[in-house]
Amino acid sequence: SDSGSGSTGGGGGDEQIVMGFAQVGAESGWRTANTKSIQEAAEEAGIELKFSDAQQKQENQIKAIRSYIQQKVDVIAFSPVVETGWDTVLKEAQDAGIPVILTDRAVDSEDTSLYVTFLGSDFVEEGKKAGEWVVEEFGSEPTNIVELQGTTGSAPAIDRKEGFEEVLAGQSNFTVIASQTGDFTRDGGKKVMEAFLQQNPDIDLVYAHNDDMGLGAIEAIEAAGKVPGQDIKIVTVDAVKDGMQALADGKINFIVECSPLLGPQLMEITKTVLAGDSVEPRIVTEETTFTQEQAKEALPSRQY
Ligand code: GYE
Repeated sequence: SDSGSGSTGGGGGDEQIVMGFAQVGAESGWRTANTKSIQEAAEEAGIELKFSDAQQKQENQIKAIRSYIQQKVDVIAFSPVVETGWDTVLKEAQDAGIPVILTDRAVDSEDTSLYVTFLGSDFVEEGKKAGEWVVEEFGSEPTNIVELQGTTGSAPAIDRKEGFEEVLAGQSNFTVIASQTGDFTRDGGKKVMEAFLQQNPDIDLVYAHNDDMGLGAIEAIEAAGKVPGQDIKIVTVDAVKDGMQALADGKINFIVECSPLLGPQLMEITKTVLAGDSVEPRIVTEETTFTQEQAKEALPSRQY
């Protein structure tokens, strides 16, 4: 619709809903699957989607949101690249009467009236699941861990680190000997892992905040003449196809799932909100974990 109307909660007419979606970027297999899910679900729901890719830069996302406000879209949805610094632009959307839905990543704004809900995973829980596997796998053996962090300041990087540390705290045999960001990319994971390998002769485990960085680490480990999954074990988060394949091949040891298929739920929430009905302020995605055996079983029917 081009009349777009700044009023919310109209929803009753047969006018097409217009959504402005400000995506993080295209940094990982997860993100690609997430974008596809949103585009397909919008189409299916008959929602017109205006989509922008911020290339992992907050300033680009803010620009995109401002342009959606100007275009008077009916709803704005976005996945904030980092947690901080959103209050001003979210207030602008609120003043324009446009509801905002957070998908995938959270903001740390104290004023929770700035968005209607946050749909996405519990990243602290994911970090804990990774940590629990490590405790199970290594027991009381002395274990040198290197950590490949996601994008600095992003909710999944902060929370996956926190959950993992929480589980390992108080177990003195586990030492995180190095921890650095690889920005959630394969290339970033590879470069940081190369440096880690040069500095530390004795790494037992890589904890990568996503599959892509884990896949980059595999390349670095192989280039250093070591066997990933054996000489150095690897635990990651996401469970996208390439990650699951590496898990099935024995190069990754364990993956904590994080579902990117948020599109259908996002469109449903949008319709509910625009119809003037209330939604839960926090909607958590359901997820599992995968061992190497489970990856072999799951791979043939995996959607992404
Ligand atoms: O784990 C990572 C992506 O925000 C949950 O972002 C998402 C994370 C995902 O780049 O692969």
